[in-house]
Amino acid sequence: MKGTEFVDLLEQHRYDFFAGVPCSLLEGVLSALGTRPRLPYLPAIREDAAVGCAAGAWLAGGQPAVLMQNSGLGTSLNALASLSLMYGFPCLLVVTWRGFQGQDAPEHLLMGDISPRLLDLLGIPHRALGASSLEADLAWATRETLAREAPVALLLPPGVIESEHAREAHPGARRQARSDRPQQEPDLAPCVSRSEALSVIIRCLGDEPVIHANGYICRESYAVADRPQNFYMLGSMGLASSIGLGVALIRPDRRTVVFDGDGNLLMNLGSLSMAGGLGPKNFVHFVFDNEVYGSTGDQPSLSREVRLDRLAAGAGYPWVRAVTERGALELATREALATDGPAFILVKVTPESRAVPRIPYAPPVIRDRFRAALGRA
Ligand SMILES: Cc1ncc(C[n+]2csc(CCOP(=O)(O)OP(=O)(O)O)c2C)c(N)n1
Repeated sequence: MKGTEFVDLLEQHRYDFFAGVPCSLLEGVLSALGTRPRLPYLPAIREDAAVGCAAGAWLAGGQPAVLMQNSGLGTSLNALASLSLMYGFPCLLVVTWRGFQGQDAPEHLLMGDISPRLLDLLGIPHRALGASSLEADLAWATRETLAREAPVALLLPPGVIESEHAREAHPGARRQARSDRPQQEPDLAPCVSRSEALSVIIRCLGDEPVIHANGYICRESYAVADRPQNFYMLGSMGLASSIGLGVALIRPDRRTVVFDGDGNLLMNLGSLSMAGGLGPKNFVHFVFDNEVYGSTGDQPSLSREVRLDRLAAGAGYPWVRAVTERGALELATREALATDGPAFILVKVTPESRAVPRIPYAPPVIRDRFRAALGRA
């Protein structure tokens, strides 16, 4: 089924409020929602926040649905338990089933295995959406969530709803994000792609450890230059800055670099207050801000509206820059690597992604060579 057809069905069942965090399996659904102003989609910064927004929407008379990857089901456990289930808030949860039947990237395998059991533990009724049973499944879930006054989940395996770009199937294709929103601050218009920006920064590096946010940031950096000092964070979206902070605090002798994304940082904005409040001088935080969730199909993030560099300054980073082109980026990088931090560099980049392979290393290999590069074998 196409994403637009699924959205038609949701509308027929009177869903009128949508919140979530993107997954590539939801690409078609989210882009269809983006074309229907009467069906508002709230781009939540985390899945549990989406559950909270849905609760508020129902309290105010709406009929909410939350769209998320099953990784976000993990993030949402407490919100579901101590909000939706405790008060009794109806909510349709459309949860993509990454790691379905053990076939996926390593970061999805455990969560893929336990997703139905997590829902069982919570006491949330659920069904796996099937291509032939989709209409009946949605009718069942809607009946149940309204009658029970509690959340009900539909697990969405790969292939049931068509993806728009089918990017993995056409790895040669370069993509361009939607540019239908006006640029708010013309001085921040980017002149450099993320891949080009990565090349500029990596040329300035010595042996600094670099913690990478998940998704295409890892993959493009690996394609520019693989280094044993690179920690490629494959899952755990949002936590690159926290991992980097842990490294920086334990190793004040090593300047520690984080390559973050806007979606990743928005998912863990509190990390700015940890870095700003604790103030490790050796912490250098780059954010590649393409204003979209590029790794899941270019859904707009809130960073066009929210100045991440100003948030960092407000949180206490003493050294903050925003750059849009190569020359300024190189200058800022050299300065950040030599100055007392924590340092924050907002790198505004265009939303194009390079066709790059997945990280080929098993997670324990990434772990061991990183520790060895820090002299902790
Ligand atoms: C908890 C959780 N929710 C959703 C995802 C799916 N996901 C993987 S990468 C990504 C986008 C990351 O966005 P950003 O940090 O802006 O980097 P970009 O992809 O634009 O380079 C998302 C939503 C995930 N991995 N984990």
